[in-house]
Amino acid sequence: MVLEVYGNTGSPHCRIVFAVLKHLKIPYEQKTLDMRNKEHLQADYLKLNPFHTIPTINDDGFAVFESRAIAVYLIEKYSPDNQLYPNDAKKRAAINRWLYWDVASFLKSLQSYNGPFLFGNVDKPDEKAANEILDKVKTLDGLLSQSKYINGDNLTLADIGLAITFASINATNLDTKPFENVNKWFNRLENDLPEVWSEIIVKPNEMLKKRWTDKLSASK
Ligand SMILES: N[C@@H](CCC(=O)N[C@@H](CS)C(=O)NCC(=O)O)C(=O)O
Repeated sequence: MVLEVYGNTGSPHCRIVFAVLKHLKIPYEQKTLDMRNKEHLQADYLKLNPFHTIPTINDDGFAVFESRAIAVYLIEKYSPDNQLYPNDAKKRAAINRWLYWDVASFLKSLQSYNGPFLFGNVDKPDEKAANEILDKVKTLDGLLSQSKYINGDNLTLADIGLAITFASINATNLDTKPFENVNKWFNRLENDLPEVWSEIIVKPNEMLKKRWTDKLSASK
């Protein structure tokens, strides 16, 4: 049975999964759930993922949910010697810390920034949340002044996850241009990931960018 992948690139959590699938050319069948019609709450899907989130994979009866766990599984199973996730405990720990930090902190801060302004009743973006994100980007900028990639000289899964979140930050009103090292790193990744860059990392943010532009002009 071909690998089934529930999700779409409109969801920021799903993007790392599609990036790995496409970058490593792993065959899969994409399953799209109509969440407005609550397809993700149906019994068959809850058997795969009791928390009804996307992404989820079904690999011949073996289900995995949580985006970063899926991304790691795909590399370990389908491309075990790949340097995106080298087979070495310390190197993996160094990558995992970024994968966990990304979901639990970096992307979380972005969601806390987007949510109230874009979907709530507030009429201006939260300055404290903005500074929190920019502080995190600043820290990344300092680290990336010392190395080509976040963990040294080689591209790893950690860079892909962080770049996906950074691309979404650039769709908001936040100005990340002053962070030269982060921008150099981000541009380098465009060359490293030609098969996923536009479709998975950049284009899916167009909707977010439009929401920000529309909301900012409506709140003037
Ligand atoms: N920590 C999870 C978060 C996944 C998540 O929140 N997905 C959202 C879409 S971006 C979702 O499926 N929401 C529907 C729901 O919670 O029922 C992951 O990284 O996979």
